[in-house]
Order: sequence, then C-alpha cells, then structure tokens
Amino acid sequence: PDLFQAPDYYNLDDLLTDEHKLVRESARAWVKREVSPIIEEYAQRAEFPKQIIKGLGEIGGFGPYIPAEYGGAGLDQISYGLIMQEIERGDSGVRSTSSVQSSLVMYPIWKYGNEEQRLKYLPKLATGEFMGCFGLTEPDHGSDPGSMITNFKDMGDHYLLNGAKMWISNAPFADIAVVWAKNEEGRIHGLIVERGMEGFTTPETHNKWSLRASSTGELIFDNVKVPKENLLPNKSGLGAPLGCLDSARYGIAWGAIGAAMDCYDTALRYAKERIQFGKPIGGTQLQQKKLAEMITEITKAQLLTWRLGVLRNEGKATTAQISMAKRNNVDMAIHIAREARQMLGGMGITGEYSIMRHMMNLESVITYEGTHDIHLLITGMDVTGIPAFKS
Ligand code: TGC
Ligand code: FAD
Repeated sequence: PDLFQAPDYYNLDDLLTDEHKLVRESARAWVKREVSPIIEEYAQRAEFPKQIIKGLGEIGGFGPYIPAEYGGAGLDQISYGLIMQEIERGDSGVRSTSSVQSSLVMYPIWKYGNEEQRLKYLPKLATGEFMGCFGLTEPDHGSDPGSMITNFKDMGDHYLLNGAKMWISNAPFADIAVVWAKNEEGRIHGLIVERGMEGFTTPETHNKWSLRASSTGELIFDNVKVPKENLLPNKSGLGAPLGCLDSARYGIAWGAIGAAMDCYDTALRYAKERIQFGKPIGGTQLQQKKLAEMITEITKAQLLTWRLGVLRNEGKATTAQISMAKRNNVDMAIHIAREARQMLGGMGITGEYSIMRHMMNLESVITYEGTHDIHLLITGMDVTGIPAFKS
C-alpha cells in the first residue's frame, strides 16, 4: 500500500485555505488509489497509462485555473500548484501530461485563441476527451526556440505547414497539437493541428531511460493543409509560447516538491526500519545528515513556491522569479532522489520503491521547460540586464 505522509515542517498548512486543502486531499487520495499501484509497471514497460486520463480530469489535473465556463476547474494558482505537487509525487511523467494539457495546450487556446476555438476545444480538453501536445522544440533548436525553422505559407484559403518538432510529450496519442511556426515574414504564430490532417505524423521516441511512463514523440509536417480558422489570432512572436512556459514552469516548481517529498518519506521510513550493526541506520549521524538536509531543502522550496503562488494570484510574478523556483526546486528534488536512493542500499535500485524512478524522471524535468543552465542565465540576465546566451 502507498503509505505516503507529506512533510509539513513549518506548518505551511496554516497558509492554505480550506479549498486548497480539499483540492490537495482529493488529488492525493486519487494518486494513492489510481497511480501508485500501477505506475512502476507502466514505467518499466515504457507505456503511458491511458486509463488514468479521465481521473486526471476529475481531480482538476486538466486546466485547474481555466474558468469553469470553458470546463476548467476555476481554481487559484496555489490549488493548481498543490495538484501538480500531488501528481508528481506519483510520477513526473503523469504530471507532464497534466502540465502539457493545462499550460501548454489549454492556456494558449484560452489566452491567444478566439471564442469559437475556446468553445470548440477547451471543454473537451478539460475532461480528457481530447488530449493535446505542444510543439516548440525542434531537432536543431531546443534552448533557442526563436531560431526555429518550421514554417507556414498563406495559400489563400488555407495555410501550408512544413517542418518538424522533436521531444514532444504526448505527441504519439494526442488528438491536437499546438504548434509554433514562422510565417513568411518570420513571425512566430500558434496553429492548432489536428490528428488526421494529411501529411501530419507523430512517430514515438523509444529507448528513454527517463520519464518512461510518459509518451514522447516527434511532430512531422509534410505540406500539411491547416484551415485558417486554426491559427491562434490574439498573440504572436516568441513571447506567445514563452508565456505558456511561465505557467508550466510554475507548476513544475510545485511538482518537483512532490517528487522530493516522496523520496524523503520513503527514505525516512526505511531508515527507521532497516537494522545494520544492531541499530536502525536512521540512528547513525551520516543518515541523519541526509534526512535533515532533505527536510530543510524541501521546506525552503515549499516557502519559495508558496510565495510565488501568491504573487501569481496577484498577477505579479515575473518570468525570472518563475525560473528561479523551477531551477531551485528541480535541482533540490534530484539531489534528494540521489541521496535517498543511496539510503536504501541495494533496495534503492529496484522498482519495489519509487526513488530510482523519480531520480531518472527528474533528469528530464531538469532538462525540459528550459534547462538548469538556461534558468540560471535568465536569473543572470535579470540581475545584470545583460543576456549571456546571446552573441
Ligand atoms: P527574448 O528576446 O528574451 O524574448 C523574445 C520575446 O518574448 C518576450 N518574452 C516573453 N513574453 C511573455 N512571457 C515571457 N515569459 C517572455 N519572455 C520573453 C520578450 O519580451 C520578447 O518580446 P518582443 O516583443 O521584444 O519580441 O528571447 P530569446 O530568443 O533571447 O530567448 C530567451 C530564452 C533563452 C530565455 C528563451 O528562449 C527560453 O526560455 N529558452 C528555453 C526553451 C524552453 O524552455 N523550451 C521548452 C519547450 S516546451 C517543454 O519543454 C515541455 S516539457 C513537457 C512538460 O511540461 O511536462
Ligand atoms: P540544447 O539546447 O541543445 O542544450 C544542450 C546543452 O547546452 C544543455 O546543457 C544546455 O543547458 C546548454 N546550453 C544551451 N544554450 C546554452 C547557452 N547559451 N549557454 C550555456 N549553455 C547552453 N519540447 C516541447 O516543445 N514540447 C514538449 O512537450 C517537450 N517535452 C519534452 C519531454 C522530454 C522527455 C524531454 C527530454 C524534452 C522535452 N521537450 C519538449 C524539449 C525540451 O524543452 C528541450 O530538450 C530543452 O529545451 C533543451 O533543448 P535541447 O534538448 O535541444 O538541448
């Protein structure tokens, strides 16, 4: 059984409303019931468990902050964060599906789409009847998406889309893709591409050692005719996809805390029960150092993220503040996963425990949505005013 107990060392629950706690409890109970018992098997098989899609929608995992009139849960940013924390406590790959659907598919349709597009897609995305993916990264343009080459031409009654995207979460089974491409003037726009359009294929990426329970693929556009009404009309330029990333990265900052909490909780439990040299390993100074540092780092990350949530609720959080939290928390989680894995000795490398899966998953999380380096450079640019990544 899933025995997980969430640490709350600084009584952070006192900062939450009853609604926050209710939302978190329902997500936590669902993860214990529907995700934890099956996820290891799906990760080992490198398969996304599609049967959880409906439940993910029911706990607010798809569009938690999208208004109820479009089928979203209409929750605030703290509730959104808490849902991500609970889902990633189960598995980063499942949280990826939730992040992509919510912040990278529903968010741009809500913010940059017109009313017809919102009504056509958002309610079905909120329940999981439609699944979406987000195509920004290309084989030759990852950290620097502004240099993308995927493009579309105005053919009068439709657009003609050509190019390729790589490393796209949910691509192999998504019904729709929000694709970022340049027009003939080189301006970036978002287009909704639907499965079944001629010339559009989504081959799966195999042999990942990380995020194995998430399905990743390519998006290939070979003269795809996209109807004109599928262009997102209300924002263009690189700022449009970057605006979606703000929302997804914020969710990841919370999600990483969930993965770290699960590793800490598992290691603490094990350390109290595992006897070596006649006493629990948790009674040794070396293992206590690891546990004490873990709970300290989790608590710091919780405070950082809670404050960021308040700023987001007030509409005041900056991109650089979000970068700091994403970078700090994912790094924190990956360190905790590595230390926790060692605390379990040989048992730590097996699928009997969740730690090694979290550790491998976090290698993707520290890379996607802006690498660890890129977020440091965003902070560097923010404090100096000089972008170090540009020539
Ligand atoms: P830069 O010149 O800084 O900016 C270009 C234009 O965008 C504006 N802008 C923003 N607008 C809205 N929100 C933001 N957060 C914005 N940040 C910048 C900016 O004002 C400018 O506007 P304008 O009108 O002057 O044109 O752009 P740059 O090319 O120098 O790049 C900056 C950099 C490196 C920080 C950016 O490219 C970046 O963040 N790169 C990382 C790429 C990345 O994160 N890719 C993620 C792909 S999606 C993914 O990984 C999903 S994983 C699945 C899951 O979530 O689980
Ligand atoms: P590169 O940009 O080639 O970077 C390689 C290395 O160089 C990194 O260490 C990087 O930090 C470093 N580097 C780059 N530029 C600089 C610089 N100026 N200064 C110093 N160091 C630098 N993308 C999507 O669009 N949609 C998705 O759904 C999606 N899902 C993903 C799922 C998974 C499992 C993975 C692994 C990736 C996913 N991505 C997705 C892509 C992800 O966002 C990119 O992998 C990421 O942005 C990095 O791009 P890259 O892999 O091309 O690495």
